[in-house]
Amino acid sequence: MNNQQRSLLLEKSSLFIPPQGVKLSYGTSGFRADAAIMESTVYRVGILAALRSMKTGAVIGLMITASHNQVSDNGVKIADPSGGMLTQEWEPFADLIANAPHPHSLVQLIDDFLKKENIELEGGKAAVVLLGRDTRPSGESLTEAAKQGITSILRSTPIDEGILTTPQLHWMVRARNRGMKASESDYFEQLASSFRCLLDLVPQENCNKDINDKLIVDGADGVGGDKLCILKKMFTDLCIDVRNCGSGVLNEGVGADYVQKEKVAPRGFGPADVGIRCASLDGDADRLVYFIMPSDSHNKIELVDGDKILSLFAVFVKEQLSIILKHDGMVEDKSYQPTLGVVQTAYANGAATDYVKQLGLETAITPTGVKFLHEKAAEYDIGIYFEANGHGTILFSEPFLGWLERKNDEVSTKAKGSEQEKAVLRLLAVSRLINQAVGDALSGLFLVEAILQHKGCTIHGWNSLYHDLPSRQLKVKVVDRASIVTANAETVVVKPDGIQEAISAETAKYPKGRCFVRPSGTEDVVRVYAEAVTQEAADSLARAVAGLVNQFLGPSS
Ligand code: G16
Repeated sequence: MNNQQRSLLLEKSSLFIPPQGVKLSYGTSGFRADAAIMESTVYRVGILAALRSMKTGAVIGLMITASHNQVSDNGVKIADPSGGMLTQEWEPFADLIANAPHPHSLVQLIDDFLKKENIELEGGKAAVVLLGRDTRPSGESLTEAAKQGITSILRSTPIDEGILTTPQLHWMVRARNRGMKASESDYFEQLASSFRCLLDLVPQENCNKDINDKLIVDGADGVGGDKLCILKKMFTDLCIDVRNCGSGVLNEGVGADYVQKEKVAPRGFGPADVGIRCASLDGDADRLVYFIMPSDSHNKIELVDGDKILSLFAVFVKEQLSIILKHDGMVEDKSYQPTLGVVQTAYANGAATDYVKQLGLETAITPTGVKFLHEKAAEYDIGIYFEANGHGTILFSEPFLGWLERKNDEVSTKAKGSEQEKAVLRLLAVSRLINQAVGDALSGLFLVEAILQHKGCTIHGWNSLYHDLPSRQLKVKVVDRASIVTANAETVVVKPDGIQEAISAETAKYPKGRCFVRPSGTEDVVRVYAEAVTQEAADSLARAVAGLVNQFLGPSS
C-alpha cells in the first residue's frame, strides 16, 4: 500500500476506535450487537466492502440491519457480486479487522491481506459499494460510518440507496453485476409483471374461485410494510390490508420471528380477523410466515411457517416440471433431466421433512444460516430452500433456465396454448418473481398468493398438506454461548463433554422426541428446539434440556 493510502487509512480509522472489551464475530448474518457499539465495526466493514469490490471487479452490497432483533440493536452484512452472502473465505478477515484494537494494527492487517489476496489498489477497477439500511433510528449514522470506511480506500465510491429491505439490496447488487436494470422501481416492476404473468396463467376453473376475501399482512413496524404498500398499488386483483407499518416499535410484539417463535398473533390483530389469511414479515423483510387466527383462539394462532411455504412451492414446481417433461401424450422428454432438490435445517418440522420425501424429492439438511442453505440449493437445477423461520427462496440454475427458454421457443411454435407451454411460462415467471439472490418476504408472498390462486386453494387447504408435530423453542442465557460446539448440521453437540449424552438420555424419554441445542448467531443466547407427539411433551422436553444447558454452561448473571 502506498503512503497516501496508508495515511488516509490511519487518519480516518483514528475516528473509529472500537470500544474496549468488545469482541464481535461475523455470524450467520454478519455483525450484530447493540447499535451503540457498532460504529467502528460498520466503518471497518465499509473498508472490507471496498476491498471486496476491487478484488472481484464487481459491485458489492453493504446492508445495515439487525433484522428481527430488538430496535436498539443494529448490524452490518455484505452482499457478494452474485447478490448472495459474503464468501465464507473472507469472514476470518472480517473478524480480524473488526477487532483490531487501534489504527496501526488495522492498517497492518489490511496490508497483509492485500498481499495475500493479490489486491491491486492502484490498477484494476475502482470499487463501487451499494448501501442500504432498514428503518432503525441508528441506521443513518451507521451509514455515514460505512461511507467513511469505503472512502478510506482510494478510488472507492459508496452509493447510498437509502431505506430498503435486505433482499432488495441483494437483488440490486445481483442485477447491477448482470448489467440489468437495478433500481427500486425495476425491482417492483419485475415482481409485478411476473406475478401478473402467473395470474394470467391460472387454470380457467380456478380463475373466479374465491380462495378468500383478503390477505392481512403484519409489517413488523419495519421497512417491509412500507414497501408492500407501494407494491400493492400495482395490483388491483389482490386485496391486501397492511398493518404495523411503522407506528409502533419495530419487532416488539410483531414480526415473523415473534409470530413463529411464540405462536401468537402480532399486535393489531384481533377477533375480527378470525379465519382470514394472514402473513407476517420480519424487520428487514427477509422472512415470511403465514398464520390463521382460529375462532377459539386466546391469541394462539395456527402457524403456516417456512416449512409449509417450502412444501407449497415444491408441490407447484414439481407439478409444472412434470407437465413440461411429458409431452406428445405420455412420453417423457429425455433430452434434459433437471435435478430438483429441497434444503432445510434441523429446525424443519419432522412432518415437513417426511412430506417432501413422500413427494419423491431429494432433501438435504445444512446448519442454520442462509449462506449454508443457499450454497447447497445452488447444487440443483431447481433448489428450493427454506428455514422454518420463513427465510428461503427457489434457485434456478443457468443451464436449466437456458433449457426452459429453448423449450419456450419450441412450444410457442409447435404447441401454442398447450399445457406444456403454460407450464414453461409459469416456471419462467417464477424464476423472475422469486428473488435469486436471497430469501425475500415480498417476492415469497406474491409467489404464495399466485400458487394459492392457481390451485384454487384456501390457506386452510394449504395448511392441511400435513400436520406439524408439536414443537417448542426456548432461549437460554449463558455465560459464554460460544462454549457450545455442534456438528452434523447442528443436530449434535460435541462440546462441552457429556452434554450430548445428557440431551440424548432426556430425549429418549419422549416417544418420537427430537431435540437439539445451538448457539444463536444473532443474539447472545443458546437456542433449544424440541419436538414430540404432544405439545405438553415438547414443552417438557425443551424445559428439561434448557435446564441441562444451564447446568453444563452456567446461567448468565
Ligand atoms: C438470520 C439468518 C437466518 C437465520 C437466523 C438465525 O436471520 O439470516 O438465516 O435463520 O439469523 O438466527 P439465530 O442464529 O439467532 O438462530 P435474520 O432474519 O435475523 O437476518
